[in-house]
Amino acid sequence: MRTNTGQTIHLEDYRPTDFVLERVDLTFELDPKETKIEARLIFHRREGVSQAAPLVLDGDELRMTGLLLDQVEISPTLFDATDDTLTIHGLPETAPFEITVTTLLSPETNTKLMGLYRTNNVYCTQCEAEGFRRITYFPDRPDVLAVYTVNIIADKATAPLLLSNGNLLGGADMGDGRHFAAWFDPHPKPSYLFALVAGDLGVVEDTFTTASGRAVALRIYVEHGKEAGASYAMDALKRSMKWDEEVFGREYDLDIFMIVAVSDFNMGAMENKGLNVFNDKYVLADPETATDADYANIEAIIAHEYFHNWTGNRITCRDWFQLCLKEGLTVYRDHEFSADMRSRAVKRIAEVRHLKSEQFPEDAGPLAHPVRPTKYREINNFYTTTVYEKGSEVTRMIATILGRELFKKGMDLYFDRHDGQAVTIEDFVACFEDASGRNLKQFSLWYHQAGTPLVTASGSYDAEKQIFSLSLEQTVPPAPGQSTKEPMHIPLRLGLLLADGSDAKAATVSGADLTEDVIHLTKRKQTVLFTGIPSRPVPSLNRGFSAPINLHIEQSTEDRALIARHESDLFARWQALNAIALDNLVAATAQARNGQPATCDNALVAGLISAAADDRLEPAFRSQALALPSESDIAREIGSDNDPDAIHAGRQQILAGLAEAGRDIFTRLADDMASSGPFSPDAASAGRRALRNSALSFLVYGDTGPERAAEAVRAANNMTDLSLALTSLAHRFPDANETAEALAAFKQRFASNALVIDKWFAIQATIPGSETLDRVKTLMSDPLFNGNNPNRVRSLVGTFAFSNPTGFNRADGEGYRFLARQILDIDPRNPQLAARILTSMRSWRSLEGVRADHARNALTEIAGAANLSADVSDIVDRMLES
Ligand code: B3K
Ligand code: ZN
Repeated sequence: MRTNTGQTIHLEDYRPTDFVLERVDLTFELDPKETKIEARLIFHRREGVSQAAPLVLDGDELRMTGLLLDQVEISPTLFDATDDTLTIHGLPETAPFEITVTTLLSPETNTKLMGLYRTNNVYCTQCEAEGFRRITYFPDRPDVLAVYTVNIIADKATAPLLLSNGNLLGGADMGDGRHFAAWFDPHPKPSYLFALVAGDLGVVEDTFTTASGRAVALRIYVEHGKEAGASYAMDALKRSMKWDEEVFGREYDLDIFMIVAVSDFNMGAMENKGLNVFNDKYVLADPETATDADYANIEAIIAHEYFHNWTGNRITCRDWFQLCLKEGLTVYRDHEFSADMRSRAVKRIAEVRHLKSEQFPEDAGPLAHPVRPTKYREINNFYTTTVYEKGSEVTRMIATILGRELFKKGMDLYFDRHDGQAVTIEDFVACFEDASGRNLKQFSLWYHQAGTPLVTASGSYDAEKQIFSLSLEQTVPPAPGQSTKEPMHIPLRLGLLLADGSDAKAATVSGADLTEDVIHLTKRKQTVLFTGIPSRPVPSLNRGFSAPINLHIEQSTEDRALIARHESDLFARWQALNAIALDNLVAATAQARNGQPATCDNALVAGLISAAADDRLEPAFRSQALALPSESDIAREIGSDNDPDAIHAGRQQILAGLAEAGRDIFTRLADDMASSGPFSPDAASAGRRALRNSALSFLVYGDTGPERAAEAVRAANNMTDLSLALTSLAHRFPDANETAEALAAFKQRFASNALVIDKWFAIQATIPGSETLDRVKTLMSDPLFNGNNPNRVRSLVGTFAFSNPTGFNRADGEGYRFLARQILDIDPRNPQLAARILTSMRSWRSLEGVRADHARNALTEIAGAANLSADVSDIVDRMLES
């Protein structure tokens, strides 16, 4: 029997609230077991709303002990409190009135980590999307904006620090062992941006002077003793504040900006106004414990949450269907920030890799949904890579179509026009139309049509007439609930490369609109003619990944190799190499499936080795060039009837072939790129480490014994080198004594650092092969495993399901049955975490028949379990829908 399956909410049913909330005054008396909250809410009836209309507030698992109207108790005949709503009748016709709600809750038993909870003796809140209703009855929706005053009372010894949004009004000792603080946030905000933190934490302080000369106090709170680990985050914060002023003209708007790092958190971080709360994984870093990837993530997430202050907080979403309004746009902003801080081409390659490995499978499977969905059962399940990453790509395409100046004009108009409002995607797009005079109606389909468009292209050259003709055809695949699709407006950046690598300049272009080097594909089929082309050109399409599409182009390996060697756009070079590699890996899979040895194409060998050896190119790019498409990339390319073991076997053979062919260059690189001098997390140094480690892993692929990898583990003097060496050793030689010893030593050395122990679990969870399931099961009874800590659960169970194709997709289906048991175990404690990990099965339909049957059975078992959360039942039902 299901108890909590959630109703479906539809975009078309949106209407504003009957009552306008003017002010919120909250008083928290904090106690781990019984916290008392008094919420005083000033409302008035919206003009035109019937006198009979009751006030309906949202709630979730609340215990209400008092309810007053203008300080007088409300008769039980006039209200009705259920599990999820409080309905109050008989309210004043026009005059403002005050409702006072008193609730009691137990932070320490709140394992869902939504609403008010305790983590390591710190009180902390998470309200997005619908957590505020777990604190008090409230109109808990993003279009209700109000000004908040927050009073916090707590034990002075255990909670010397009392924080909330806005600016501190004051505080006092209460003389009974408790103290209090009052905060006021002058910016009207929706409840999802509310935050409270109280506890005993260490602090790192700094200041930032805004462009207009205001001093802003900056504080990052971490566990005592970990302050030094927050200095990189502080530096990233200051750079983000400056960048947003310079690039988007946005200044910070309070006297203080605070970040609190906690170790139990369901996601990466949260942009509460003036008081961001972070998963400590995205704050704490030092060379001994953090990898270069950790540093890059910290920089990006600190920036992302800070940028939300304008895109999300000052201008927020009218309803949760508009989530991409803040998330897609803010991801675009953090991508641009990282591109400016680091290498733009390398950053773009990393983004596209991530988009293709996470969003493309989502868009091709049963969980596909539009960037701006029209219905949902559980909004927490829509914080997806489609809303975030594809949402960012859609914003990027607007910038590509309009060009830098007009895009900026549109953004400025958006900030001017909508500051202080809760708005929609249509409002957002209208700003760009108004600023540019361009019609973006067809373009807007990107928000509404799910599925990754496929563009097929073929070119032909008429030497006599010197005309190059490019035929393009687009199809958008069907997606759940959307069987027929309209053609989209696809901006394709392109170059026509001549044999010497230079760009041909066409005399005229017809058959498509063209702005600079972008052709606008708007019809199902289009043929574009380029005249005045002196010799047969090689088209380089979708430069910079200007559109998030699958591109199938009839192109010889030689032509791809020309792009890989000569393109002026580094991203396009990588894309060409990747395409050569992918062809090879798909062929290798077929060979492995037929029991034949895989053959490694000479063009691939030559392409990779010459990119790796080219000292004119930045090391980070060369490392990206060497990173072959992953096993899931290959599965996605094959599309159906996938056998993960064959994919793995074929890929291993190609890797071995490359390791053999490139031994000399890899040996040279492993030496040349070795670090000298003190560790620095900057992008150039990280790039050298990345190239060295790519070379090292190729050498280890070619090794027959574990000595080299074990020695690299011993020699490593930073976490980037150490974790890579340990991964190479454990993945290539899982059963060697050296591996067992290195894993034990690593565990012992870092036992007290949870973030590093997460890596220890993850490295073992990703060892390829069917035996890893038993290893994972054993690890679950390790004393360091903790099923209540989301980071730990993700590092072992999540990593195994998402990132171990051969281990998880065992042909006997044990991996799926294991996951089903884990989901059912996690769900009652933390439904959001359970639902998120379950999405690892989103591509089950593309597996070969035997595995697909096992996967369906495991999903059916979950679907049939009693008392599933709305989160898990929504995901499992959509995955099983045919
Ligand atoms: N806005 C939050 C995510 C909240 C997720 C709620 N289930 C972090 C971010 O995207 O910045
Ligand atoms: Zn965000």
